[in-house]
Amino acid sequence: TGHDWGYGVEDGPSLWHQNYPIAEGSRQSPIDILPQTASHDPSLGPIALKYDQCTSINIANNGHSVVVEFEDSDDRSVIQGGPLDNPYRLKQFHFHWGGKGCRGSEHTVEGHSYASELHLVHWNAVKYETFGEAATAPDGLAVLGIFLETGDDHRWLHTITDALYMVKFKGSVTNFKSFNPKCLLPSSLHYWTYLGSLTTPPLHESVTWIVLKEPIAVSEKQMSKFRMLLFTGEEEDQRMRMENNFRPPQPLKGRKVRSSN
Ligand code: 1SD
Ligand code: ZN
Repeated sequence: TGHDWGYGVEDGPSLWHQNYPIAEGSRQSPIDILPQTASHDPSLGPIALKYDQCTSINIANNGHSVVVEFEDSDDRSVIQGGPLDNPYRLKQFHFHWGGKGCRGSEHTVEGHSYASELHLVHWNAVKYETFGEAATAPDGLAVLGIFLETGDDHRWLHTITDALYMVKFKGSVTNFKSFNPKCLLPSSLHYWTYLGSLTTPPLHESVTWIVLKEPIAVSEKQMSKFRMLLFTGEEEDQRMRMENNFRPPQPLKGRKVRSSN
């Protein structure tokens, strides 16, 4: 209550259109991906993630997710190739997840949800001056989506889950230097791609989505650490556990999903 939007009964995804009419727009995200219907496009090259000089700065709880932010004043960490005409700079990554043993991904594959979804958010600094400007332009952002399925412990996710106690409350931020998200990629970079939107308000229709087909495995114990975060701030008396912070699939409205292989 008193918030603009959230994931609860009173402010959740089915109500977002009241404050953000674009919620019912023609290129909204996420979507349910139907692999049989996605067309293989031979002109789609591989995607390349140039994250070698990548510099993370901090980790934050923004009241909707946990976000790792990057230095983005130059092209030291970019995604290029695939459907993209320019290199796009890494700005931040964050996660969406469910409750214990529940669905938590935003995109689904033939109706199947994964436990969680990682979003690496990049912006087109060739065409736009700032991230904010890019975020409202039809070709402004490129988000790489990676599914997380529960299984074995993920060797590198600990680096993030070990820092979560520092950002338990909404609005908390702490240093998180030199984390390279390359360690979170699956072995294959085959993907689906389509034109969509931010999955959170303001829901701008500015995203070229690149969703990797191969999920990464993380343990249930690792996922449970995300659920210790709170949607609420330290001064709020009603504590709300941060979970189920995903938007369900939206209508395709005639869009085509392309496949890299
Ligand atoms: O949910 C994020 C939101 O936190 C913000 O990062 C936005 C970009 O400004 O992107 C959305 S999302 O579409 O990547 N889920
Ligand atoms: Zn996201």
